[in-house]
Amino acid sequence: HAFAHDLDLRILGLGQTGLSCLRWAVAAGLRPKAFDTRAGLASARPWAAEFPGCTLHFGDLRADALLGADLVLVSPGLAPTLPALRAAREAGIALWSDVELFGRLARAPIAAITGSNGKSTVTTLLGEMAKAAGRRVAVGGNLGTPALDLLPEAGAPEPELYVLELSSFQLHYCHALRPRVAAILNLSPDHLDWHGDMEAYLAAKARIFRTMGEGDTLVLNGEDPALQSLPAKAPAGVEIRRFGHTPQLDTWADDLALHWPSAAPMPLADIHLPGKHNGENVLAAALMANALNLPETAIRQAAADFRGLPHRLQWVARVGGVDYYDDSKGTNLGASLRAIQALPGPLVLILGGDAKGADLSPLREALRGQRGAVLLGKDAAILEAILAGSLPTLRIGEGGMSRAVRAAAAMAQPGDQVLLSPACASLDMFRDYRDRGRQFAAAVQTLAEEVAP
Ligand code: UMA
Ligand code: ADP
Repeated sequence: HAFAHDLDLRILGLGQTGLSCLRWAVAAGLRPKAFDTRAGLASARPWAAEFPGCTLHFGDLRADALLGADLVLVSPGLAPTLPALRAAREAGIALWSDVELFGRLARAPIAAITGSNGKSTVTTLLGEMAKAAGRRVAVGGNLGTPALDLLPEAGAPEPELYVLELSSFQLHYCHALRPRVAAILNLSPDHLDWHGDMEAYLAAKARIFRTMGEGDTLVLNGEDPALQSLPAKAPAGVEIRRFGHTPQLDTWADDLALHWPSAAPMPLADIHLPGKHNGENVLAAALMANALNLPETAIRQAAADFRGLPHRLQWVARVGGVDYYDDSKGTNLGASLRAIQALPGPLVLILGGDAKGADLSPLREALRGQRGAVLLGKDAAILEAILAGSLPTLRIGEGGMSRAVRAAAAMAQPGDQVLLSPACASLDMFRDYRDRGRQFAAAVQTLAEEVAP
C-alpha cells in the first residue's frame, strides 16, 4: 500500500498507539503532524531527536487542528465528541484507527476478537493454539503490543497469522478491515461515556464483520441477548458459528465437558480456568482455531496447558482459611457478575472505582446475602446506595487498597472467598488495572505475613 510522500498525515494522541503510528509514518518516509492534549507528555521523551522532521504539539487542541489533513490516525482514548474530531468529521476528513491502517498493510490473515469481556483471554488462547500448531503467529492489539508494531521489519518475513484483540474504540474508526475470522464474545454495558449509548457501542463492535464475505467465519456467542440481531446483519457468504451452553449450537459446554464440533468432548477437568465464562472463552477460541484449520490436537493441547492471565480471577493466597482472588480486570458490570458466579461463596467483594457512567444496580441482586462488600474509589457512594439492604457494606475513604484488604479480611470467615472484582475502571486511584491487582496481592501478602510470621 503506497502513501504519497506529501500526504498530510496527522496523528491524534501520542500514547502507545500514537507512538506506533509515528514510528510507522517515519519509517514510511512521511512527516506527520502529531498532537496530544496532555501538556505533560512534552517532556516525557526526546521527541525531536527521535522523530526528526515531524511537528509535535502538546496541550490544548484547537478545534481546527485537524482541518486540511488528508488522513488522521486517531488514538482510541479520545472520545469522538472532542471538538477537533467533530470538526474533522464534519469536514469529511478520513479518520482511521491504527487497526484500520494495519489492516491495509498486513498481508497475512487476521483473526480478530472483540466483545465486552474475555477478549484478552480468547486472544491469548487462540495465539497459543496457533503456536501449538507450529504457526508463526503475532498477537497484539488492545491486548498490549499495538497492531502496527506487529508488522515485520523491512525485509523480515511476515507472520503466517495475526491474532488481534480489538476494542470498540479501535473498531469505531475501522472501515475496510477484513478479518478472515472474527469473534464477538458478548456485550454488556461498558464505555458508555465514550460511545454515548448501548446502540452505538454495539454498532462499533459490529464493524468487525461489515467487510467480511465468502470464505470468512464469524464466531458469535449464541446466547447473549444483546447479540441476537447480529447474524441478520452479517454480509452474505460469511459462515456463522456459535458457542454457548445448549446442544443446538456449534460448540457448547455443560457441567462436565466442552463439546467440540467434530471430535470427542473435552472434560472440564482438563481445563484449568475457573467459571462458566471461561468455558465460553475456550469454545470461542476453539471455533476460531477450527476455522483457521488448526489441527484438533493443537487446539486441545493449548486449551489444557493454558493457566489464564494475571488479574483475571487469579487465585492469590489462602490466609486464615480465606481464599483471595484478584479479578482486577473485572472493569465492568458483566465481568464482575461472571466472576461472582464463578466462585462458591460466601464472598466478600472489593468493588468500586470509576463506573464509566454505567448502571451498576444489578449488583444489588447478585450480591444479596453474601458476606459483605468493601467499596473503593470515585463511585463508592453510588455503590453504597445500590447495595444498601442487600449485604453489609463498608466504604473506604483514605488508605486505599491495603485498608480495603484489611477491612475485607475482618469481614470474612474461614471458608469464604475475598474477591477483588471492581466492576469499575481503576484510573481514579491506580495507574491501571495491573497496578490495582498488584497492590491487592501485596496487601494480601502483608496480611499473610502478619497471620503466620
Ligand atoms: N489521552 C489524552 N489526550 C490525548 C490522547 C490520550 O488525554 O491526546 C488520554 C486518553 O483519554 C486515555 C489515555 O490518554 O485516558 C490513553 O489514551 P491513548 O489513546 O493514548 O491510549 P494508548 O496508550 O494508545 O493505549 C491504547 C489502549 N487504551 C485505550 O484504549 C484507552 C490500550 O488498551 C491498548 O493496549 C493500546 O492502545 C495498544 O493497542 C488499554 C485499555 O484500557 C488496555 N483499553 C480499553 C479496555 O480494554 O477496556 C479499551
Ligand atoms: P477483556 O480483554 O475483554 O477485558 P479478559 O479476558 O481480560 O477480557 O477478562 C476480563 C474480565 O472479564 C475477567 O477478569 C473476568 O472477570 C471477566 N470475563 C472473562 N471472560 C468472560 C466472558 N466470556 N464473559 C464474561 N466475563 C468474562
